[in-house]
Order: sequence, then structure tokens, then C-alpha cells
Amino acid sequence: MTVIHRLVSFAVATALGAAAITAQAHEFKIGKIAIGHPYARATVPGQPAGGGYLKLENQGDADRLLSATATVSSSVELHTMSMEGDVMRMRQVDAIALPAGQTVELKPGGLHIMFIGLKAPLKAGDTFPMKLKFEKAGEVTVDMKVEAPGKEAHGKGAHGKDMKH
Ligand SMILES: [Cu+2]
Repeated sequence: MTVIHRLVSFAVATALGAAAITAQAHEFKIGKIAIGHPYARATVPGQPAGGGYLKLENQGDADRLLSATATVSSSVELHTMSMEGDVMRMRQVDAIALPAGQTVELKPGGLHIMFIGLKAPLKAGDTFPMKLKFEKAGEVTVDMKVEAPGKEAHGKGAHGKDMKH
């Protein structure tokens, strides 16, 4: 084996190793904020909006998530979801507070990111970039993984016409 050959093998092995770790952990970091498993729910053709979820672990001082942007839809909003009587309601929020040393989870049925005016259905297995802007930590682009819908509240009907935004 020549020296070059060995170098190439090493580079390939390193690249594969790094890719494997990234794929498994699927976590991003900006400053003291770790962004865990960012994903979006797959949507069906004609569905006007989709939800995005992730975990924000703030290991530093208090911060706020100000916005999320992506090109898959005409707008992207930060939403909260709560029960008002028997009705699940979603409301846009200006920002999501990230208290010092705490983890805030955006998940179906609670805080979430909403892709409004989807240009095309979100297909399970696809990924797309999404930029997150934090008040203090700054901006970071994460890969959103599109996953097949589960049985959570945010799936079927959650963003249908009867949903009050
Ligand atoms: Cu929503």
C-alpha cells in the first residue's frame, strides 16, 4: 500500500465515521445551546401546513428563540398549542423563552414550529435546512428530517380547516 493510498483510506474512514456519528446523534449546537433531533412531520398532498419539532437544551444563560426560517413554505411561525375547553388551539408566539440551564422541548401538542403555505408536501425521509435565530446565541442552520406521522395530537386533523389559528 502506498502512502497516498493509506492517506485516502484514512480520509474515507474518517469521513464515514463522522457521518455515522452525525446521523446517529442528529444534534446541532450554537454557543451553549444544543439542538436535539430537529424533525418535521410528513404531510399529504394539499395539506397547507406542517409542524416542526426539536429539543433545545440551554446550558448557558437565559436566551430566546426568535425565529425559524426555511424555504419549504411561504412562512414559518413559532406556535404554542393548548386545550381551551374541548378545543385544541394554536397561537403564534413572538419568541420561545429558553431559561438558563433548562431544556425546552418543541413537540406535538405543545410548542412547535409551523411551516405555513407548503410549496410541496414534506416527504418522509427527506431533509431540508432550517435556520434558527436566537437572541443571544445567534443563528444556526439545522437539518430538519422529515418523519412519517405518528399517533400524536399534532398529526391527523391538527392543522385542518377546523383548526383555529
Ligand atoms: Cu401550529
